[in-house]
Amino acid sequence: TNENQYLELCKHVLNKGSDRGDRTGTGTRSIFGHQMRFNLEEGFPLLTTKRVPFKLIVSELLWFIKGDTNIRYLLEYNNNIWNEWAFKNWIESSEYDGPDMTDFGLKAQEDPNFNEQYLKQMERFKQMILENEEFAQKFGHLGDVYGKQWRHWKTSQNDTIDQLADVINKIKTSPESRRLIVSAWNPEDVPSMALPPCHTLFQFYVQDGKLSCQLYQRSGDIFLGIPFNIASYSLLTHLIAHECGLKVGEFIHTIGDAHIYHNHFDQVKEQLSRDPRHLPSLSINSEVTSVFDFEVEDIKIENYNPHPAIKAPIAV
Ligand code: UFP
Repeated sequence: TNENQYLELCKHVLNKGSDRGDRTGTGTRSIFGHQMRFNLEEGFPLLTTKRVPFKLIVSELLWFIKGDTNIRYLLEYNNNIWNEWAFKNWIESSEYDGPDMTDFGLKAQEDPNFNEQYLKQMERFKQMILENEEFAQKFGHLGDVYGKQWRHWKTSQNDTIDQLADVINKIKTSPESRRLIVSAWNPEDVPSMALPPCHTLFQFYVQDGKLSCQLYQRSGDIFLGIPFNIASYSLLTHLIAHECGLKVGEFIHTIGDAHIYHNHFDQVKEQLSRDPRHLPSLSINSEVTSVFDFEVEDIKIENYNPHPAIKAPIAV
């Protein structure tokens, strides 16, 4: 089944991966180059061996699609997944007046006292982003992340390219094209990015009235990131197929560095001890015709009965 491919990847990396240091100082076990194929006709690939918070996937994807790069929209939907990256803007600025937060990602895991301080500062940060427009403009942005590259790619002529709108038009007008590509990897912008894009590039393919999508992901956190990424690109495929009057085909997930962080091993083993259940199905408001008009309320997951969530620390 679809989900077994993910569980097989976990087992493969645990058994065969190389232990490596990494940028975050956490340490990973990793392999290079892996592909999974999810047949979207068999159900929506939201993992059932642990609960994956679908609402967060929806608000994040719609945030990308809108071309927004400020965490304020996410916070309005109670989505905290990008907070740490924006928090860095603030604590490294001259306006930050709290206790030293250098290396907060690691220290918060190791030191309970520090963690308490950190959570306090993070709450303060979120409040100010939501309540203070100017503060949000200054510290809520994440640089040139997905929303910018998908919708407002900057050219050398000082124009912008709307890659997402362009690719949707091309799917409609020349479905046999081999150039149905959106790239998030902009070498000029990479040095200024809080997190250089993990989802580097994606391509569409139309056959037999079905839309397929392949993603090249340069780096994948198998326990925390990949389950999100599978669901997010599967949802994107559904939304674009809907607009183009196509059915869904496959989501093909190609990963470069596929890794499990050393502090996720117990969680992965717990997940591997569970049996997959029936995949849920996706329900989208058929009255919405353009990808750009979807709101969070228009997208729902049905018949989702997963095993309980499994908590794990995120590496920043
Ligand atoms: N990561 C994902 N998926 C994402 C995302 C991040 O797996 O959608 F935004 C993980 C991969 C890696 C870390 O563990 O975040 C990024 O670090 P690096 O840039 O060093 O690869």
